[in-house]
This record gives sequence, structure tokens and C-alpha cells, in this order.
Amino acid sequence: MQKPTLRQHLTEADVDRDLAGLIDDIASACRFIADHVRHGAFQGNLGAAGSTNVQGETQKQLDVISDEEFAARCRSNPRIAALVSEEVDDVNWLKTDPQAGDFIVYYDPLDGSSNVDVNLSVGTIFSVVRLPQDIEKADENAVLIKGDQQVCAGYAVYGPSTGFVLTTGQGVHGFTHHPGSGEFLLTQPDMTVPAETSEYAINSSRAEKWETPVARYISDNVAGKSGPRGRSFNMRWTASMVADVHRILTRGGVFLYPMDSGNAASGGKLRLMYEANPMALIIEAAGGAASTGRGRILEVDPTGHHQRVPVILGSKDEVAVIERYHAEG
Ligand code: AHM
Ligand code: MG
Repeated sequence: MQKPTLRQHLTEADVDRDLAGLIDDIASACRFIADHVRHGAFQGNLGAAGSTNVQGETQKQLDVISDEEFAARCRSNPRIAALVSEEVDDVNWLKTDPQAGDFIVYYDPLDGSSNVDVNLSVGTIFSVVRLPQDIEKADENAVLIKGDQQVCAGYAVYGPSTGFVLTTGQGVHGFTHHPGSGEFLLTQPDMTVPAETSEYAINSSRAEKWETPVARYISDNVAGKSGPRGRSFNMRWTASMVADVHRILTRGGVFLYPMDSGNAASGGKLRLMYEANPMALIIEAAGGAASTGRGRILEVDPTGHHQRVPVILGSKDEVAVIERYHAEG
């Protein structure tokens, strides 16, 4: 039987029409970004753009192209009040007189872009909230809305196939781009994260900078059967959050990008509004957990639209173990 398309799925799931239209625009942006990524080598678009973004990171040409593509696909949507991109310093207000209920879309157009040159998976992450009733002014503070207010979050992963994973709060559903029809087809309905795992993901080259709880957790895992955890662990790190999260949604695991002495001054490495919050919503909707180590990511009060936070997410019981290490200090 033919698998449902993304549009059919949104209709069947009774997703609000404006939100369904917005998801459709975002999916269309991801199709175009996938195409840019695939043709990067032919179009001379691999490599650095010669610029830095607001976070002081060197931009890849494809970071810039993906950001422009995403904004171009969303710009004509009459319900989007503002776009907040990893690659753009200021909030991009599309409406001068936004109304309560209009959407704010936060996005990382090409996450893990350092992997593009070496032909590994990269992705696009997005998060959607609605402007609240009490919006006073369309300024930077108006977009500082807590993660638990997200109405939708998702990501596209550009790997061996292009995947599109989505939650509107009720379950997590995975689609695969079908090159013949150009449609995203529902291939992984109701994705869930198993509660237990023996697989973790962390950039261990930062070990000398870790805080005690993280250092203890990893060394206890590495000790294997004879150590305090009493079992062997496997480790995977792709340096593309989308790919690591996609693996966790597929077979379980836990992902850590903790605060350490190298990133503490910025609050962590990953960005709250367009990396941590959307992935936290997805992982929780799939039955997993998402924490800073000291509390739920979705309850962090945002103080800036490019704010960074520690991120620990994945299998629920394992996240609880890591929180326990943090509580013990
Ligand atoms: P980016 O948005 O600039 O690509 O940075 C985020 C990426 C994540 O995808 C990934 O988990 C992490 O940075 C990798 O960091 P590191 O290079 O320290 O391993
Ligand atoms: Mg990113």
C-alpha cells in the first residue's frame, strides 16, 4: 500500500490548517536545501564563505545558502511573524504588526555543517511557537518564549536519504523523501526512544574540560562490566546533532553536549531556541527525556535568542542516571 504523504498525514492528524501550511513551507525549504547540499561540489559551494556568524563561527557557503533558502520559502507565509536563524544576528520580523497566534519560527538551517566537506550527514532543525495574547511590542524580547510552548518541532536529515522528522506534540513521525514523486512519505510512524540504553554520544576530546559529574559518568561507563554500571557501553559521535538524535530515535541512546570549562562562559555549546528546545520536544514526545543535567530543557527561561545551554537527551532512564550524577556533584 502507498505510504501517506506528509500532507495527507497532516490532514489525517487534524493539524490546524495554518500550522499544516507552515510545515509544508518548511518541508519545501528542506527539499531545496537537500538539493543544494547534494550539488555542493558541482556548484563550488563546499568550503568556507569567508564570513563569521553572530556566534563568531566561520560560516560555510552552504550555511549562508541554506539560511537564504529557508527564509525565502517562509517569507510569503502570511502567518509567520518572525524568523530567528542561527546564521542571522537579529530577529527577522516579517510583519510590522504581528497578531497573537502568529508564528515565530526558530531554525538552524544547516546543523553540523563542518561535516559537509567530508560527505557526512547534516541537517536542518526548526521550532515553532505562537505569539501569546499579551504581546506588547514586536521586539527581541517577544521571541523569548519557553520551549514548553512550542506547537511543533522537527528536523530534516541529509544523509543516505533525506529524512524529515516531526512532532506537533502528539507522537513523533518520520518521513523519507521519495525522489521519484518529490514527496515526503511516512516511513517511521510513532517513533519511540527505549527507556534504557547502553550507548552514549559525547565529544570525548573535551574530557580534560568536563565537570566532575560528566567525567564520573563517562569513566563509570568506560569501566564496563567490572565498573559501577556493571555492563559494557558503546559510544558514537557524529558531530552532527541531527544525525546523533536520529540514531537515538531509531535505536535509543543518550547524547551529551555538557557545559565544560571551555564553553561555560557562553553557557554551553548548543543553542537553546533552535537546537536544544526542538530536539527536547521531539525526544520527550517520543518518550525520552531532555535535561541540562540540572533541570528540564523545555523549562529553561530564555534570556537571549542565541542563548546556549548544556544538552543531555535521549533514553529516559539514562538521562535520569546522568541527572543523578549531577545532583551528587
Ligand atoms: P553548528 O550548528 O555550528 O553546526 O554546531 C552544532 C554542532 C552539532 O550538530 C554537534 O552536536 C556539535 O556542534 C559538534 O560539536 P563538536 O565539533 O565540538 O564535536
Ligand atoms: Mg547547529
